[in-house]
Amino acid sequence: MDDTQFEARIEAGESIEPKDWMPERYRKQLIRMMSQHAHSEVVGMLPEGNWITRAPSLRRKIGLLSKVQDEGGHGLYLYAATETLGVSRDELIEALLDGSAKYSAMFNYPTPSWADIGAIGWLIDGAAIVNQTMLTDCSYGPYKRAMIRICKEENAHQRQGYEIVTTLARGTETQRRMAQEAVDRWYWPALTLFGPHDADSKNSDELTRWGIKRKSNDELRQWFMNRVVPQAKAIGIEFPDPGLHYDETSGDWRHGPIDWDEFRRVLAGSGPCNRDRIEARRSAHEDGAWVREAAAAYEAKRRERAA
Ligand code: FAQ
Repeated sequence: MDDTQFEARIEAGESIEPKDWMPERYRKQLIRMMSQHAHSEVVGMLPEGNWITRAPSLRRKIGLLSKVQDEGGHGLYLYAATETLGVSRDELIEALLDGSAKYSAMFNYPTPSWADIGAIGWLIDGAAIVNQTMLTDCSYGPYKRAMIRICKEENAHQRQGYEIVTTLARGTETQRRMAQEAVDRWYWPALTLFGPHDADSKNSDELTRWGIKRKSNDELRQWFMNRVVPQAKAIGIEFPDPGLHYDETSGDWRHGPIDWDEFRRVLAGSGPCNRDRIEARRSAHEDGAWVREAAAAYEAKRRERAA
């Protein structure tokens, strides 16, 4: 098998499986993107986990607990899928903890009120679904299958978030204000989830050629805008975007200019919670060392008995 034959398989819509031949660069790109995705799920548990003990009712607490647990599960599927590319879980976690691997920049923002939990579910999970629905058609089998399962759960998260924001928006004046302020905090980070504009996206050409990405960053961002603007209008919430307008010609809701300097600053480590997030992951990893040791000892014993 060579590059030309591999590209013919992609062209024919075949699924690439772990034992199949693949160009080294295809493998590297998948490890980069899938591990960043796995790290995002696991770090993404932190801003919301912060509210589990303070949810305003038992029903809300159960809903949030289940959502945060789902995100941990998504991290697990994605780490397992990434391992099929010949990299170990330890190496992946090490790269997160030493800062050489990225995770979604928006998880470096804080969640100061309960309404942030609604805004994250509605806007961040809402953006993630748009991105991940596209990935259910990705050329790498294990990633595609993980995405199909994850999308089902993300849909429930998005609905739960929108319901929280709707309840607050229809509540007292203080609750309505809480909802609006949380949306003000999460609207712009949600738009950056899709990555830089197409002209500045260095990986897109390669990922698209290999059928990993099926739509561009800007196409997905536009799809997201067309979904969320009518939802915001339905509950009387406004997006903090003076440039937001309806394009009569294309029938699209267009956003105003995104502050990419802010995005790069947070990505480089200067967001409000970067240090806390990595510190929380590092101490969770250290505290969990005995579990990994016990699991490895159990497995060694099992193999010894089976031999
Ligand atoms: N944050 O050339 P491109 C979730 C980096 S899951 C940080 O356009 P690409 C669920 C990018 O890695 C959220 N870094 O890159 C949840 C690249 O850096 P590198 C995660 C970002 O790969 C909800 C550089 O910029 N979803 O939220 C970001 O073609 C609630 C240049 O960019 C996924 O990861 C960003 N926002 O496109 C969990 C989906 N954007 O590595 C808990 C899979 C870009 O070259 C609570 N990933 N960068 O140094 C993807 O679809 C793509 O990788 C993109 C980036 C779209 C993220």
